Amino acid sequence: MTVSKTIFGEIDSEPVYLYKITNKNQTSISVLSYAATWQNFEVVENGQKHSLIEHFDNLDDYIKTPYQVGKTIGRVAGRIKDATFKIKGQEYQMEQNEGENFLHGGSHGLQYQNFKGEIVTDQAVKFKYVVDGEDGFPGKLAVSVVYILSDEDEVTILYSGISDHDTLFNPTCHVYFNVGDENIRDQKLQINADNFLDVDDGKVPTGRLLPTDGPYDFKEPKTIGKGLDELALLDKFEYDDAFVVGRSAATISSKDRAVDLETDRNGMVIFTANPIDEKKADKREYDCLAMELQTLPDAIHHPEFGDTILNKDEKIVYANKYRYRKLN
Ligand code: G6D
Repeated sequence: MTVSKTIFGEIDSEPVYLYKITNKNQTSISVLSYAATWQNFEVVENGQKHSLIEHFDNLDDYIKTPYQVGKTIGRVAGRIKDATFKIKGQEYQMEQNEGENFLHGGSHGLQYQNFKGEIVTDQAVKFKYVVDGEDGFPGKLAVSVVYILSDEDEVTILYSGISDHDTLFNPTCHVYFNVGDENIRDQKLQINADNFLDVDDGKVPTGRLLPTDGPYDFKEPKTIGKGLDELALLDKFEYDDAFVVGRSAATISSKDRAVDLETDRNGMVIFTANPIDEKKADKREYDCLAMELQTLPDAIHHPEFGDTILNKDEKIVYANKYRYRKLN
């Protein structure tokens, strides 16, 4: 195992570092201090390198992208209806950064912050940042995000948070997978979910659970293209949906390799996109799939979706895992 630290760029006159962990199989992950962004997940097969996730090779694209490519999203991933919520009877009004609603941690969320990186071991790097009252969130929140790569080609991301005030905390990594040489439409997806969330026109959950039937049925591996074709019959043309998952959440695979996703929470959002070429995205020519492990969106308004409240002085740790497997 080795860990390297190099300069990747500069933001607000501060250096942005890239940390790269490489294991005995020459599998590597690269993470930026900016937004604790998962910049690359690279495997070597028969001497050939293969990147498994969408990524940019320059900081400017990460700063500009509206797609949050690989970035840590927080305090809260997803949407909060009407950008307001109550904790123990106290109401909080957040910034309405998407219509009436609140999306993805707001304009000053974790995805826009340059974390402080620290090499913890030869297979783990920790990123720390403190946010305070940003966009209407109550309290100061100290966040740490630890990326770990094992010699079994498994990536673990540990999120921990502690606050001086009751607040919310539901972070995720907005990583987009593309695990093969074939088009994303020809890659297969399996999602271990019997339900996904009904949403309103603003993509905010209504509270209803829908059965994973038809285009939403990935209980058995199915190509993403077949799913999109089934969606088109319903006059829908993208996946941007939250599935109710168990610990073993999903697998995305190509003919040559797979990545298994695990989480200690109950939600996974998938989102078809083409962050590299928005013109192609407009034509629904997608090149990757976001797979965002988290507690179900807008849980603060739906207690049955899980608990995203972080009580004052309570420390919480969440774990997301991604394991690469070669298939032949
Ligand atoms: C759009 O609705 C989608 C979100 O799911 C995604 O996370 C974001 O773009 C990057 O808002």
